[in-house]
Amino acid sequence: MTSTTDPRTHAVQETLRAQRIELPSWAFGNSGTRFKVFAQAGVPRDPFEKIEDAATVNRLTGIAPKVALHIPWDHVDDFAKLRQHASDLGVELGTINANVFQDNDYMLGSVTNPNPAVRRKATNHLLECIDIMDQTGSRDLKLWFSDGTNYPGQDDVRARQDRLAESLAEVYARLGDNQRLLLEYKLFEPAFYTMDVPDWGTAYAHCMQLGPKAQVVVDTGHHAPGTNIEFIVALLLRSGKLGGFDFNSRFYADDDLMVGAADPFQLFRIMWEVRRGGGLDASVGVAFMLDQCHNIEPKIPGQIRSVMNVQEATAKALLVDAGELAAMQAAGDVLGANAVLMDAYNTDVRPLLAQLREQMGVDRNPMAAYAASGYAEKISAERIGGQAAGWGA
Ligand code: RM4
Ligand code: MN
Repeated sequence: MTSTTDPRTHAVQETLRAQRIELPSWAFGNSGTRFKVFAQAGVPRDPFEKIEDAATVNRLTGIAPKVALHIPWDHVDDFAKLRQHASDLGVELGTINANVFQDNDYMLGSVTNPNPAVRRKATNHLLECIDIMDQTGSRDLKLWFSDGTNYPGQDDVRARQDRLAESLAEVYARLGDNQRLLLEYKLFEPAFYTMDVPDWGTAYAHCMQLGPKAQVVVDTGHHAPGTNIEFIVALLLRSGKLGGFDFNSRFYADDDLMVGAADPFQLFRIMWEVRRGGGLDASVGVAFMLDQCHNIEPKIPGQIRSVMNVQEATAKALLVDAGELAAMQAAGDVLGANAVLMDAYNTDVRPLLAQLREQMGVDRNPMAAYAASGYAEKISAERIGGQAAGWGA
């Protein structure tokens, strides 16, 4: 067991204590694949209940005090009331996610649609999301577009970029001083030939053109297999354009599995580049968000596990002996440098984290604490009737 008196452990714990992870409201609702959505007991029926679940994750982990909302899924008549509800439960409303992918009008695209009336409707929705941000106190507007084409020749790929740029410029102009536009890319799906924002380079080019309040979001499930995501992270951080993460993990496509489940080593490598680039400093503004769906596992412990996985990867990244690594690199010691990184990765950080939690006044084992809390039984008994939130469950 690492001792509190060890100054290095102490420094690592201090950084971890300040870490903040943002939870997606949609992770608490039912989700599934195009084949089947399996409904679970106790799932929230409205945004208020989603926030109660998110607050439970925060209470047990101590580091997840923000909930990202998705509009219109989380639309409420009175956002001030939702904000108050969150604050009563010790959490804040976070990133506002726009949704221009579920309306019939958007079959051929939203802001890139060849029909100007559809583009107008889509851009209006994005502007409405900023109105909501003004009420929720949110800093970030996160934009993911399902726009693209399925067949060569279907539409003018270049004109679609112009339409995208035009809409983004209008939205950007509407941002308040402390608000940001985060642009998320995705290689494929739902469009199979071209996506209009397929990769970090496209997102980066648009953000550069827009200005300093526009930054790129890296969803870890949105790349081609084998993509070196930590390289993208290093590059974006270096140019001040890493707005945040949508963390999840994948084996094949955009699986949206629990972060760190498929490839914890990749998560460590990403967190190392975040640390190396100064991204753990809150003033840099990197938003550490989860974007996951718990199709078969219970949702609240699924979120707790995910928060812990990010925390573990961060702890390991913080344990890298940066001075030693730099010395090995300068000396051209390939194996030595690699060993410094692997030593940190192979460290069991669970005792260090258990100790940190104790110091923060949360249970040493959040998963066990949740199981013992009776919360799952309580919501299963109470949340009867109404329409469970989710993707068509
Ligand atoms: C998209 C994208 C967005 C998320 C939706 C639910 O694939 O990752 O970030 O808001 O899914
Ligand atoms: Mn995402």
